[in-house]
Amino acid sequence: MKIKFLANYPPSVEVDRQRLRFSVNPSYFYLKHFYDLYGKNTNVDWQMADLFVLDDFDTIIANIEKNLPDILSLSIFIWNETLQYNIARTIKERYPYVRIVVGGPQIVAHKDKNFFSQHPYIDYVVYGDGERAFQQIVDFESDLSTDKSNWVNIVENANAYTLYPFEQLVDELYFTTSPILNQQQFVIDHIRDLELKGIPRREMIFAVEFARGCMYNCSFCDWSQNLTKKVKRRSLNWQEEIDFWHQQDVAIRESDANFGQWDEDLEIFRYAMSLFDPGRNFRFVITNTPKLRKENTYELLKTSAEKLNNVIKISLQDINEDVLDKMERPSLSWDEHKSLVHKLQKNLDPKFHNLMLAELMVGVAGQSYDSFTNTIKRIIMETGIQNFFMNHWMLLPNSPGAEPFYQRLHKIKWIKGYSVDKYHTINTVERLEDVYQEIVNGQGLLHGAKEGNYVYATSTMAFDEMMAIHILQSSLIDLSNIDELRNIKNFESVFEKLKTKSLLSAKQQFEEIKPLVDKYGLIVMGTYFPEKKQISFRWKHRVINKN
Ligand code: B12
Ligand code: SF4
Repeated sequence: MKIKFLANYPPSVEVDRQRLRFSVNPSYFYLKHFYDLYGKNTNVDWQMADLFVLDDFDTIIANIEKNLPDILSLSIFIWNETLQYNIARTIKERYPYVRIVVGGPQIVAHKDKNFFSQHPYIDYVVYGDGERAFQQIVDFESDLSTDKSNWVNIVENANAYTLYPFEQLVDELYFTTSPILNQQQFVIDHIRDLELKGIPRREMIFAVEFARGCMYNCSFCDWSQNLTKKVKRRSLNWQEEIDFWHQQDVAIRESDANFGQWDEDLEIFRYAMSLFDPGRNFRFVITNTPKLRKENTYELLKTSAEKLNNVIKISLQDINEDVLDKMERPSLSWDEHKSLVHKLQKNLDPKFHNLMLAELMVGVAGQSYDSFTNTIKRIIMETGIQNFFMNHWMLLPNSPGAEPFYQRLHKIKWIKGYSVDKYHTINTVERLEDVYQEIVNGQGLLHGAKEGNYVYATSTMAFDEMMAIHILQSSLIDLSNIDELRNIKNFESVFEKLKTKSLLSAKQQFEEIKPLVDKYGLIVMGTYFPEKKQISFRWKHRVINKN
């Protein structure tokens, strides 16, 4: 039995905002570890996984064909959905006997009885935790088990649509044994394979899991595909696991939703930090701090800044109680957030202050142009933070915000959008319409553009107002290159002018692209600069040349 796994993550720039990072999702190691514990087939050939998209489509297919698997398994995420389904379809058309199994957070088959009419080439969909379901499928396909009465988390496409029930994985043996330490050579082989493909260790970062799941319910988020709100903690010798990554000299990051929620997390963090050596690649990067445990967040952010020079991300999404309520976001109050920021500023050397960044979500229910711009202004005035990370709300089909009732309530509209990667621009665009045409002609995902359903309107905000927020942000970046924002003379009135100017610019740009949006039913999420033949990441201010 040969198994091939395609994670196919597009390489991204993250963490230190300069270097390309190859962020490894460990799900293949987890699936295999569970199979090693419980699977019946002792003769499985676990081929090397394709962790990243490093080749063009034809090469990816040719590589699969070189050593054709019995089971082709693919992880489906918002960022690779189109590609993964195309690969699966192509392989099934050419080799109908290869079994196609898909899993991952973007999967909606468990909620959609018509899923297989759209994707008839898929044999099994795994939803929720994948470990037990995958073991059951592999055993069945190996002719080692015919009993499907205990199948879980599977949607089967055998003549008809068959849905097997959901079960959260709580298996004690699995959660008390390390999926890494128990197959060290397999993990090392993957690190070496990445190196052979030209990825140096300093650019790799491996996700590690200490707790699976999140107890909260934010409208935009699909953690655990929203199937459970229970958190399952691993109970294993984390020290040895961290030692392993340290020996391999690669960076790691948590895949937990709220790292620091448990005091043990801080022990883990302190231990990993004690191994940090600036001359080596190993480091432990924290990105998801606990929403309500201010003291723990303080320690995680402060130490990460001081030791790793890491961004100090204050995850706000919004600061208005009403918006946070509509988002169902657990959050410290704005006053509590401010006291966290002030404490960090007081106790951190000023050279780290500029690492502070406020994360906000654009376009969620309840926000208006005025409320959002006021939020930006207050953050600047009341904390001095002047770096913002603005996510434009993207629809995750398993998130609470995707519920029809929620969407009707807030009059939410979506549009298929193509967003240029933050660190790149689309170059050599003769005419903006060419890009729209290339996308509908199936060439899509041009030059690193990211595809997704973006929020287009809510009952309180129109799209041009959302564009204006992005324009305002980029104008603030330009201004902050000149001086610290809140020190700028008459900052409040400068801000008010920028706010009006950004809205005007957005309205002009929107008027210009609206015919294309209507004609092609999609939107390219950036400003087109004809002179430079470039499309920018998100929207920017543009002086219209009247000639
Ligand atoms: C690390 C991480 C990142 C990294 C890199 C991700 C990578 N290489 O995969 C970075 C920081 C770059 C990142 C970025 C983003 N991320 Co992210 N990220 C994560 C995080 C925290 C951990 C991923 C991981 O390692 N998980 C651990 C593995 C074991 O879990 P898993 O992948 O779900 O796999 C299990 C099952 O799903 C199943 N399974 C999965 N695949 C398969 C395949 C088969 C065949 C089978 C049988 C089973 C199976 O089995 C596994 C074991 O149970 C997850 C949250 C999470 N905890 O999963 C979010 C998550 C994946 N990210 C998410 C999002 C939305 C983003 C962003 C789009 C956010 C934004 N607005 O900018 C960006 C954009 C990235 C891009 N390039 O476009 C969403 C994805 C939702 C979706 N529907 O696809 C998640 C789920 C978080 C969330 N709910 O918001 N992310
Ligand atoms: S965004 Fe909300 S629901 Fe999602 S992981 Fe974070 S706290 Fe949990």
